[in-house]
Amino acid sequence: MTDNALAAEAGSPPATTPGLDAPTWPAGFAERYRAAGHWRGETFGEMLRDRAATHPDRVALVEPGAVRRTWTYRQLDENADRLAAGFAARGIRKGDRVVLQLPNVGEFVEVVFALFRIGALPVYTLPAHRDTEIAHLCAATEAVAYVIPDRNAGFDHRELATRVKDANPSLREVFVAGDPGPHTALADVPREPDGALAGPLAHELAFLQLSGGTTGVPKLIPRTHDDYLYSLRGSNEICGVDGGTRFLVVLPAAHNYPMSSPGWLGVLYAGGTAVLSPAPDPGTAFPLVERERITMTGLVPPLALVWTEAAAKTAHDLSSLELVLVGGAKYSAEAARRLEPALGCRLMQVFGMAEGLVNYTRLDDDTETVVTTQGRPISADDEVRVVDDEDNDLPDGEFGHLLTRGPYTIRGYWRAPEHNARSFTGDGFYRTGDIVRRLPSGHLVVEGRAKDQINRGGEKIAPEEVENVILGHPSVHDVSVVGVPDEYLGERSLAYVVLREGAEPLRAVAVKRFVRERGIAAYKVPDLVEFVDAFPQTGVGKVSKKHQRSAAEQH
Ligand code: AMP
Ligand code: DBH
Repeated sequence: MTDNALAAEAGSPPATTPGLDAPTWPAGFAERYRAAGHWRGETFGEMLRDRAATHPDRVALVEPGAVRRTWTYRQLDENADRLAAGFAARGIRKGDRVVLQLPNVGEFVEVVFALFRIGALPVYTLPAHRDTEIAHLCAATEAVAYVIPDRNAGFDHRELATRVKDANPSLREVFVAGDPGPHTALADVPREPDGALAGPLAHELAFLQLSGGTTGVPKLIPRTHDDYLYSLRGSNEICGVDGGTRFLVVLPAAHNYPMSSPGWLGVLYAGGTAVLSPAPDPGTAFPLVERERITMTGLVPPLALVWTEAAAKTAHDLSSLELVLVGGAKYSAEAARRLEPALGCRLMQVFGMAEGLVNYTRLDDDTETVVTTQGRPISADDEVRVVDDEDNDLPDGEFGHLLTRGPYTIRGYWRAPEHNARSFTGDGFYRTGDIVRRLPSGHLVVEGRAKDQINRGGEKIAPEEVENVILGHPSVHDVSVVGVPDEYLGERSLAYVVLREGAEPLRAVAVKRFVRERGIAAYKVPDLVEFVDAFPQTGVGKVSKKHQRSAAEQH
């Protein structure tokens, strides 16, 4: 073991590996995870190559739609090679960051595997992200390229890309799936591979995932080939994913949950078929379930409610469904109880995070456990602590802060040393910010949250990020954004606004319009705006969000 590893295991922060730009697992842990067979030294590029050799003609990917497109494992593998060669010829190198913003289309998967082959890092953004998020991500990652659709959901991504490119000298090229406008057509990139790619190693980074976050700007989560592949293998085993699985990706493919729990990557790992749904509503998804004989999917709680209600009335045949996962936000036991009878399939709750730890209820759990808990960790090597405010361990059954460390949970965010000092303990446990209690079976029940974050039906909002935008309004003196309980979404967002003295009165719609026009994902625009004279204060003169939240419960 190196000196660094010894120091880390003794409690000081782990070393940063050059090129990784983030704290990583100390050598002793890495050795243990390899010895246990969790980390197998395989990369995503090799994984796809292997599956293409084993079952070349099986369908890996389906993009339904006006013209149904499919990719066999061999086609996906060959397309990834050709696209990787084209990206490399355009100067994209191992370690480079590429911001990826595509909806659920086949090109998403092709681009990801092409970048994996090079060892360039996809930076996953959601289709809903706008100038604020994209500009930040391109600048923070010094991205060399940005991949977009031409238009999606009525929005022209090419214009946003032009604005971001003009402001970011590192951004050399914008690749467009569809009509490129002033940019480069993704369709023009592929070329014959010449075998020159060195590719990444399994312990190196595969991609940067976004954290829902609690701060003004989203944090980047560095995941390695080794650790993420282990989480897929574990998820597949728990969910029963195999070559016969037909998984419907209804949530945005870039989100960690539909990507890996078990998600489209888990399904590709197992040699099954991933079907990309363009939208999550039953009107779109139910016909696909019937036509594509879907066996498995993953939903967030508000969608699960809509699906449960729609299933009672639908004429579509949903009988192929075997398992529906629900997670991303707290799913009420009452709603959970109704899902299995309505959809005629099994329910599994999943409580996960892009930082790592994923918990699932199990297929052999009794119904009470499945509807009232959020599951237990994937791995016996996931270390879970439930602690009080002073980091003292609490007995089973008591509410406390969830801390975790393990073979697929990061040891630090990417290029964020100060934030890491707060979000991780000295011995490498991630402070999830979730309040849970643990049952003797190891199952966790999520009781709430200590972190300053709003969970709007699975979409995470960092209040500070929205507050920073609203503070840009000339009439606004101060603002505080909090979550309000909501029957359907779990939470909605409410902005308390204090106007400047003498400022023209503002209307709520004007504040919302201002936020929208500043260019931020629509789900972050406050649902409610309320004008107040002052904020409640804590003893030390800080804004008391706790008081605001309890006042907001009257809404
Ligand atoms: P992120 O860190 O952005 O990937 O978001 C992960 C967070 O989502 C967790 O830390 C929880 O706060 C929340 N979350 C995910 N799944 C569940 C669930 N099943 N129940 C309650 N909260 C959840
Ligand atoms: O909310 C999440 O981030 C999430 C939920 C379920 C997640 O990342 C996951 C499963 O992997």
